[in-house]
Amino acid sequence: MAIDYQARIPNNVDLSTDRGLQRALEHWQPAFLDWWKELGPTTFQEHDVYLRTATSVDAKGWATFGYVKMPDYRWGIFLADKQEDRTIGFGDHRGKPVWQQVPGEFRSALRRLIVTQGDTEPASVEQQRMLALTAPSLYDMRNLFQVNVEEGRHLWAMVYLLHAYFGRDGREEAEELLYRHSGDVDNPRILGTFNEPIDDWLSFYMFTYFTDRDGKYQLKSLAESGFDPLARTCQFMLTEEAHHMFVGETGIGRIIKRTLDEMQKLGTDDPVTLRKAGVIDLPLIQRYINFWYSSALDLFGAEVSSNAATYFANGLKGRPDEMTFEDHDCSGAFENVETPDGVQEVATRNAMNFLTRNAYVRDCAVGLTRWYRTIKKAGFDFELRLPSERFHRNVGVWAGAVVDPEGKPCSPDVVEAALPSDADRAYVKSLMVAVTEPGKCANWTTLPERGVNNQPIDFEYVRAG
Ligand code: BYC
Ligand code: FE
Ligand code: FE
Repeated sequence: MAIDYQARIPNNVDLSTDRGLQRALEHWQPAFLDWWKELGPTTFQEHDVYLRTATSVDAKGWATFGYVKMPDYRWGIFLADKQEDRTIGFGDHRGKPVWQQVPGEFRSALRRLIVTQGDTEPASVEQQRMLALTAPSLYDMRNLFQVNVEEGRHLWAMVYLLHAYFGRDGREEAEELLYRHSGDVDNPRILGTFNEPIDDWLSFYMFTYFTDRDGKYQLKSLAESGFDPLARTCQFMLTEEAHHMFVGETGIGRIIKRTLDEMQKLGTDDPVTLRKAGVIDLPLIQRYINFWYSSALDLFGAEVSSNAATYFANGLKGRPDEMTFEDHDCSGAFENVETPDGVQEVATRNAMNFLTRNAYVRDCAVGLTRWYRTIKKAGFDFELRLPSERFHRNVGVWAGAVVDPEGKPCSPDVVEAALPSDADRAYVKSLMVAVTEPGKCANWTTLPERGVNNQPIDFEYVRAG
């Protein structure tokens, strides 16, 4: 279906045939724009940014590039194409046709999942709102804005579901999504990580590497949902998510490359010497990994969760890539979950968060292996590692356990020493200076090999409008 760009809200859901829904969304739109202007990216709202915009959902048409002022970005509502005769793929209702409307008995559970998903999207925009002021290059600034507008679109995606399928309480939830704010003491965002400040670019890359990757796995699980509109929305969101993780992986990779250059030049891995040269030492990067990764693990919820069992049993939320599993019922199966009291046998349905998280952990490891290879090639032997899943946890069976990054009991100061110190954060912050000349970048990183959409590196990705 073609998208009507004349419509105020571009969409492929036939919005114009549902006047009530269209009016509800047109009512929400100005509130969204007010929020975007107040709590979205600072300072650059009137700049022209070289952005991609989704114009259709098929493989080649979903990204068109051009200069846009962010408030004019066409936040639209796009669902992946409907798959005829799709049936529920897991749980107690498997084999039955998927639902095109919300089944009454699952209404509050579905609303909750959608609200939790939706809450993270504007939260991340709020967390990142000051970063453009210290962008290490125009290329990076543009990527930041690309991520921000797409998280804005992900919010639209969830708001569409709330408005279209949940009536008055859905509309109320949609408003609440703009009233909760990241880090607000009285009215915080729902999930922990989304209240952490992101006020330097190393944190931004860590967030897009680790936290957006939680997004990937949660969206994959929701893309299996028996509630078809949710599944189709999440399928399309996943196409955008790949770029966010790319920003994180290449962002960290470029820092490592720059640091290795300096390590080779100075013939040392001594952090003090390297900091004098203005680059980020590898042990500091490891401490940032320890922090953001452990926070992301909490986003999967408790390893043993009756919520998760109910979502699975009812066909609301599956496992990522459910089709790759043999058993889609899981009612007679068990998993071994490590707890402080030893290994426990847990009913598989109750261990769904644990299984999803395991897939995430394997995916996280891929980038670290690649970075280690680069470090070894440069002649150094420092392995960046994922800390143990027990380390620095606030949710689940290991919440509050005092263990070192290897997962062994330790004293609290060992935990503290494995996390970014005030001095680390202050040092990283001291490096943050805006570089806005096309083709140039800050001293602590390097430019990438390729620009965006085949444009050269010195392209003016952001320019005064
Ligand atoms: N912080 O039974 P449990 C993304 C709560 S990221 C605070 O284990 P469940 C993005 C939990 O709500 C993807 N609270 O929970 C990335 C529950 O509360 P109640 C976001 C937490 O339901 C970057 C209680 O603890 N999407 O898209 O099995 C940029 C018991 O927990 C936390 C989703 O999350 C936490 N970390 O699993 C932009 C998908 N963890 O009932 C965007 C939708 C748990 O006691 N959400 N709690 O009040 C879900 O599927 C589930 O809600 C969760 C939790 C997986 C998050
Ligand atoms: Fe998102
Ligand atoms: Fe994302």
